[in-house]
Amino acid sequence: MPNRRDPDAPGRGAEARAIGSSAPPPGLEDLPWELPHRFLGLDGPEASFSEAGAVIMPVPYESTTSYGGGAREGPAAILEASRFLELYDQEQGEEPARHGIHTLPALELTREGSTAAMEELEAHYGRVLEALEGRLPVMLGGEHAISAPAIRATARHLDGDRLSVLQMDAHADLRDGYEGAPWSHASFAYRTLDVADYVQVGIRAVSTPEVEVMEREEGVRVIWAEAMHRPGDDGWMDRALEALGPRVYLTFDVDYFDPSLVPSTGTPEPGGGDWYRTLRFLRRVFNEREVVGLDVVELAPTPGLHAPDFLVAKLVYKLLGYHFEAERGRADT
Ligand SMILES: [Mn+2]
Repeated sequence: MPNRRDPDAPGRGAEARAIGSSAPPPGLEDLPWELPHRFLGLDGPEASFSEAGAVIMPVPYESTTSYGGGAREGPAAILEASRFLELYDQEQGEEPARHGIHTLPALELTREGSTAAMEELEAHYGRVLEALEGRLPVMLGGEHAISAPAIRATARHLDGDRLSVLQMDAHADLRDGYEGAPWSHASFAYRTLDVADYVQVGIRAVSTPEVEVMEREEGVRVIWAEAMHRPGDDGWMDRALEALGPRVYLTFDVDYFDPSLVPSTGTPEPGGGDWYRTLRFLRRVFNEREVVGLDVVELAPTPGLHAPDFLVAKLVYKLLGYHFEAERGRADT
């Protein structure tokens, strides 16, 4: 287990105070305190909002889960696991964390029903977007329902450019409501078809009405999981990229992954994505399109099984590395 805390570094307490954390009182700064419970456990200037290129926004919301529950524990588990990641990324040849990652406190939504909570989140997310001033918003869920308000607020914020959503998922979530809830995890995509086009990747469990929506809607492109797994054929990556517009919101349901990698999710479907092929695709997405926001949802941690939590934390860090890499590329041209 890497221990990144440098016991000889002076003034950690002062730095922590500067970024508004629970800093130790004066005179106790040099005791061996644990890393802060924020993304990567960062405690230097790179964790401050002013220095940040990306901002983590935990939304531990869960209300309409249909099968296995626990997604409300997802954000805390991701942050906890992230504290044990290595900061160096050999694919980037650097520590992407140095570009600054700020972690917001968890956002608590009203418990007066899913419709009220999702309306509230759309308003809050819009205000966060204004305050970020171009920093990448990274929302951690929570159930997939939270993506709809984020996508609606992002589409409004873009003002003109039609938003493309890249949805990595086992499910299409194109139901017109589910179990009486219009703003369900199973209907978030349907709720946003009026403001965004969709490219859905890794899909392998859908209902007949959802297939009818896919066939009817011009703005929905589906890459079935079967197409991703044809040996030696990465053509699906090109087809997905071609269907994406210039501005992309990435929503990543962790049930996209095969349950052998991530069993800790409400509805694990066999035949999902693997690690390196998925990263290869996402690196292209970040470099060939502009990702304007992203979320990672539906991790429901299993007590005693921390590998899935660690994988999802590492996924978030890889995505941030790709974002910073793409920003450098855009700055150079
Ligand atoms: Mn799903």
